[in-house]
Amino acid sequence: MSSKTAFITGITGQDGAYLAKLLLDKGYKVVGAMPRRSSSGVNMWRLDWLGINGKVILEDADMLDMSSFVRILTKYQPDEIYNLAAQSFVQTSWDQPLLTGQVTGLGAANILEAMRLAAPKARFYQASTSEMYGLIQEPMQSETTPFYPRSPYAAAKLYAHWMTVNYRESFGLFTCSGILFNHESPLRGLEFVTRKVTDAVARIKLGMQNELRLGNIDAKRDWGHAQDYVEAMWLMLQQEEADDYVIATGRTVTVRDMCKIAFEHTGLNMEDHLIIDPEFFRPAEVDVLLGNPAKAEKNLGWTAKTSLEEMIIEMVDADIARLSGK
Ligand code: NDP
Ligand code: GDR
Repeated sequence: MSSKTAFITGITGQDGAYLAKLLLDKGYKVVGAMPRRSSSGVNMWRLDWLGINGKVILEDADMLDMSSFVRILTKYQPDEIYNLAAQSFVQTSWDQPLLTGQVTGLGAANILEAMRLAAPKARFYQASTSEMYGLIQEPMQSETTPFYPRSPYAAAKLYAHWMTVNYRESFGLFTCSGILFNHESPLRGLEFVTRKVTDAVARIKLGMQNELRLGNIDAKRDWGHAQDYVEAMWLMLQQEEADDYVIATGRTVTVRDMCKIAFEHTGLNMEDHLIIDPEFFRPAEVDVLLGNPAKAEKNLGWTAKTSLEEMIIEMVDADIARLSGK
């Protein structure tokens, strides 16, 4: 068992919760940043779902407040820092571009700078994203593919990515950027398309609603399982050299076909329920993403274990169980 300490921002989110569980199982002491935006509104359902609420140490810290990171890093001197906090919903980033820039972009600089001052021996992971490729020209995206962000979210993440690279090259800090393609799970937020679909399919199956309204169902994504992907984050920080990695499955599927998997699993006909609604189209779309995980396979020994079909079925079943109170 490990005697290491890890600090995770975004511990109440999908990836933060799965990563905390993985590290606790490895014997880490896990400290998480908890943004206390109101006295009542602390979002603990994912930690509860995984049975780890009470097993992690939670410290108040907002991405906009560097002083909270200096305090926490000085206090715990973590071996590993995982920066997962973000305003992570692409659609919202057009409505709140500046907040997204501050939390998702400058927030990463806040924690990098706090690390440089207070815990320079720590190893750092930045949650970068395939959205940085945006309007790419290459059929498969790898670590050497040029970036072309297509949303305020992607632009903010690109700044955070280059700050991570620059802190490594300028100061010799152990900082890694994981360029992760979409990953989902029963712990995914309801605003993202997979969970929106699986929750709606569960509700339709249970007679609680009749329609599912979506935007661009021709968009293609490379979808993996969050539980597999947090393992790759940890592996990056166990290497001799800090580096950047694409984490993906190497398969791309349309939103339409992903949706079909969910409906077919429950014996429902998608055409009877799906409505295309202009409200859910974006000002600019990323039409297709397909990652090349060859470097991660070679250097980290990592591959995606869960297929899209297995994951969507797990999500639909979890939503049916949740909605029927099981
Ligand atoms: P979530 O949206 O589920 O989690 C985001 C986390 O950030 C939550 O814990 C949230 O807290 C926290 N947060 C938001 N604003 C602040 C703030 N101002 N200060 C402190 N914490 C804040 O994201 P995921 O778990 O899905 O993703 C994790 C990271 O990986 C994100 O940075 C995301 O952008 C990135 N990413 C995700 C991918 C995916 O497919 N899931 C793919 C590639 C990158 P609260 O719960 O209280 O709101
Ligand atoms: P994405 O995920 O934007 O790729 O970002 P999302 O699930 O929101 O959208 C995927 C694709 O589905 C299309 N779509 C819809 N999306 C949503 N949310 N709701 C709809 O009704 C709908 N209809 C069609 C979208 O247009 C898009 O093409 C996620 C986030 O987790 C980011 O934080 C992360 O960086 C990237 O994945 C990789």
